[in-house]
Amino acid sequence: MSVAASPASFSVVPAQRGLRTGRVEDSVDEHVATTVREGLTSRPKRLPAWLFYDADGSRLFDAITELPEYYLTRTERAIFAEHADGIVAEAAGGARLRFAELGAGSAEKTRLLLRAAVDRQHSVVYEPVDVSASALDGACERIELEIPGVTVRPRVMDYTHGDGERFHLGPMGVDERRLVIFIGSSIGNFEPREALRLLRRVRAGLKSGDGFLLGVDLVKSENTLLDAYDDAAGVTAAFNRNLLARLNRELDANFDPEAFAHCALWNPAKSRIEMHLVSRVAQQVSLGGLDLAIDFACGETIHTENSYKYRPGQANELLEEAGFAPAANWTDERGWFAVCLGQVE
Ligand code: AVJ
Repeated sequence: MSVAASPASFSVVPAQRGLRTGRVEDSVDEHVATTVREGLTSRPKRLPAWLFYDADGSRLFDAITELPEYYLTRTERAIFAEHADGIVAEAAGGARLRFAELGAGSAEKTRLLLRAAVDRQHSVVYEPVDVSASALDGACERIELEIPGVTVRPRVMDYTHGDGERFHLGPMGVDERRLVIFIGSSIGNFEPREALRLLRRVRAGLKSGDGFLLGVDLVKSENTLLDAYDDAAGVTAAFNRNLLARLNRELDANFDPEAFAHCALWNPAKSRIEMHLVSRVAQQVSLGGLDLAIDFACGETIHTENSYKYRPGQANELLEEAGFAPAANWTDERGWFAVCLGQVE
């Protein structure tokens, strides 16, 4: 098959920031440092959710996905288990498909789609995209062995920032369609405006016939939502507090993680679960690596995550606003999670 030069490109900043100082803090990641300084000196205090995912945080998140209360992963997996063939057929529309996935963490669910694609077209190219090269290695190494016919082409880039240099995914065959996969409710961490910007940026790198597969968590009873983010075993609390342990490790901070309570709340006006770390006492914490001391009032919070929950139909509206034609939706029988396909016309 001929491989034509493709216009497909994503506009992103390079993921390898490579900005490390050569001095005492030579293990300090400058992006982490800047982000933490900015977040902890803001009012209210906040830290972005991407900071959760160091090695320990990634392990804790994997444990979360297996909790009885955390319905998201198994619900979306069930949708793929039932509809993978239909999803792939709809996205392919008679052409050959090539997959790009934003975030490499969900490879376990993506396998179901990859198998369906191999069944249909004998082989498939899979391009997982992640800021972390190690996440890509871990998640994708075994896929080629486990699913013969899959060729993995990992791409290290930060798809969450748009104002950088252009970044190209691999060239495409003339009769190929690219399906960009963004599943697992990852979009839930983005404010609506940011979510739209992200989709538009992806859209700009696609051509007619290409698609975007979006997995969103849907609004449901408040108790079900709260339990999913405040489980009985305390794994989500440990995940939230690991953020502080990470700052201790990487920024020479002296947080006592147990001096902060895990708090998950439902914000109905914004349709999101929020996670916070609430200072149990008035305290001062120092971050040696930042040469910074931070005061906490008793009850003061650090806002660590937003997890947006969508109304039925809302993901289609978002896709449409970003320049995709909503093509199909799949959901579970309880209507708890939705997988939505948008296509470039
Ligand atoms: C990985 C963003 C989908 O919001 O449900 C799990 C992260 N936070 N428990 C989510 C998370 C607390 C998760 N996402």
